[in-house]
Amino acid sequence: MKMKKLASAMLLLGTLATSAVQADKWHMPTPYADANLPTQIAREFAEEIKANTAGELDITVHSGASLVKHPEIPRAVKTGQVQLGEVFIGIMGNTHPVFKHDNIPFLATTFDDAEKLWAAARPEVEKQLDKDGMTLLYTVAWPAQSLYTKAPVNRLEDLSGLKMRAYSPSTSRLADLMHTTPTTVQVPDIPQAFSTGIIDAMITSPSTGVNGQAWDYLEHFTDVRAWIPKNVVVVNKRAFKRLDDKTRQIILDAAAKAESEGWKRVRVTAAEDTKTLAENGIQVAEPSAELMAELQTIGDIMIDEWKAESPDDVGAILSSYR
Ligand code: PCA
Repeated sequence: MKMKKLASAMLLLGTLATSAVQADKWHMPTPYADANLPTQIAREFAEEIKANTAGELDITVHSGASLVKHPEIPRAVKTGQVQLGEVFIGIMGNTHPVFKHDNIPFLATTFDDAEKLWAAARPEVEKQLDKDGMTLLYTVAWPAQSLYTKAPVNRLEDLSGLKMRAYSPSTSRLADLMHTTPTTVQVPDIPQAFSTGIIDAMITSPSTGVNGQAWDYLEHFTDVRAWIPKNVVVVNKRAFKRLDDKTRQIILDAAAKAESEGWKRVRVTAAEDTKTLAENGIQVAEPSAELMAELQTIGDIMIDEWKAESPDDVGAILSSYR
C-alpha cells in the first residue's frame, strides 16, 4: 500500500517535472516546397508560437511532403501520428462535399469573393473537421487557377482529347466535363509529366507554374482565373485540448495572424508570378469570351452536382455566400 502510494506520487512528480522542464516538440507536415507562400507562412507561424511560448512549444515544419505524403496528411493529423499539418482543401473533396467549395469553377474568382466564400464555408468546414477529430487553425489561399497549355486555346474544342492534370476529385470532374482525360500528378512531378507526355495541360496558379519553370515545357498561359483554392492547417483535437489555455490562445493568435498575412501576401504573389511567367517567354493571354462562356457553363453544372451531393450542408454555404 505504502509502496503503491509512493510510486504514484513519484509518477505524478515525474509528469509535473517533465512538463515543466521539457518543451513540447510538435511535427507539422506540409505538402508544398519552401518557395511557396503557404510554406513560408507555416514557418512564420511555428516561429511565432515558439517565441511566444518561450520555446515551450517547438513546432518543426516538414515541407514538401517530406514527412508525410500529401494525401495522407489529414489521416496523420486525425490519428495523432503528427500533432498538426497542412493540406490542400480540395483533396478532401471525397471525404465530405463541404471541402469541394474550394475547387468549384467560377464560384469565387477574385480574392475579395474568395474571402467571402471562405467566411461562408468556414463554419461547415470547421464542423466537418471537428467530427474527424481535427481543429481548424487557418487557411492560406493560392492565386487564381488558370490554364497552361502547349498551344493557344480559344475555345474548349482546342483542348479536346488532351491529358489534363487533376489535383482533386473536383478537378478530375472538371477535366471530364472539358472532354479531356484527367491525370493526377503531384506538383514536384509536373515538369517530368509534361516532358514525357503524361499530361498536356494543367490548371493551376501562376506560382506553381513559376516554381516548376513552366517555360521549359509549355508556351501558353490563358488567364481564366477559374477559382481560388486554399490550404488549411489543422491540429489534432486531443493534442490541442491537452494544452493549457494560455498556449492554446498563443496558437489561435498566431493562426489568425497567419491567415490575414496569407490573404494579404497572396495578392502580391499572384501579380508578381504572372509577370515572371511572361518575362520567361510564356504567352500570357486573356481568355476569349467564347472560352469563358463554355467554362462557365461547366461551372454551373458543377455547382448543381455539388448541391445535389449534400443539399443541406452545401445549401448553407451557398446561401450565406450569396
Ligand atoms: N498549386 C497547387 C495547388 C493550387 C496551386 O496553385 C497545385 O497545383 O497542386
